[in-house]
Amino acid sequence: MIFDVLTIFPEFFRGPFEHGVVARARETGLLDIRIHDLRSWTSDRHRTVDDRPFGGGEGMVLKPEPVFSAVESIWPERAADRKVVLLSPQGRLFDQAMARRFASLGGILLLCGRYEGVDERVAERLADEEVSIGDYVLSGGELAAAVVVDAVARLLPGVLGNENSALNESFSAVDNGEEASLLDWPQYTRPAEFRGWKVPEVLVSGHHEQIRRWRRQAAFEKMKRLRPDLSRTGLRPVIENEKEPEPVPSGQAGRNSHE
Ligand code: 9D3
Repeated sequence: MIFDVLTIFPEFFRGPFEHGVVARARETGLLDIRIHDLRSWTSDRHRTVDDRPFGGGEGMVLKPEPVFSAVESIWPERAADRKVVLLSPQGRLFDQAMARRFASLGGILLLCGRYEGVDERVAERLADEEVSIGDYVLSGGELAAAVVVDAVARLLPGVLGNENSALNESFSAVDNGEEASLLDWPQYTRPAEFRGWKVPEVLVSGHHEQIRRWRRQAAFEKMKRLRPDLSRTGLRPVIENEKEPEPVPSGQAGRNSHE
């Protein structure tokens, strides 16, 4: 998969794409990230990318010409499996379902806004989608672009150690594919007692069925407490009919295996 990123701060991305999963995905050739400096598509002496808003008001707006020129030269033609995505505070909220959909594409061109916004003709006539990463105000689209690349990269087949790892965690696809659910349970590691705080007895008991029940219940309680907005997602602490995980070949985690 190819990510093209259009930005006025190309140097911003030296850090986030050179570590961890994203760096490894690039090294193995599963992911290609190309950073483009928007100012390369200006022709005036000052390499102007912004201007004052029509109708008045504070701040500056990204001009359409350099953005259109850049996109049309980076992608001379459009393909069905490639999307131009404008990152903006007004966009549709990025979530795990969107990350999965993006991971199924061949390429994404991310447009990072700055200043007080981007000329609306970019959103209306150039971008296929307008995406926000959350309801808070950032100073630009660069951090949002890094978030999108990270969330998508780890879903690409072969990027994580095994093909199931990305599905096998808290924001995982439910069977009907409609929603993501929060299933992560509280984790503990050694020591079994730290500053007098003990790890729940059941986890050191070795009773695997009881451990499964405890984890499911604890995950549900924590979700209700911290994410009441997610309690509608179909997650239930159903423990009576819970099936044993399928036996899997060694070295491959099964859907419910977190050992
Ligand atoms: C909502 C504030 N806008 C009112 C005039 C101005 C404005 C502030 C900050 C316009 C753009 C920005 C820069 N933010 C992004 O480009 C951005 C963003 C965000 O701020 N929050 C969540 N997701 C995103 S994606 C891109």
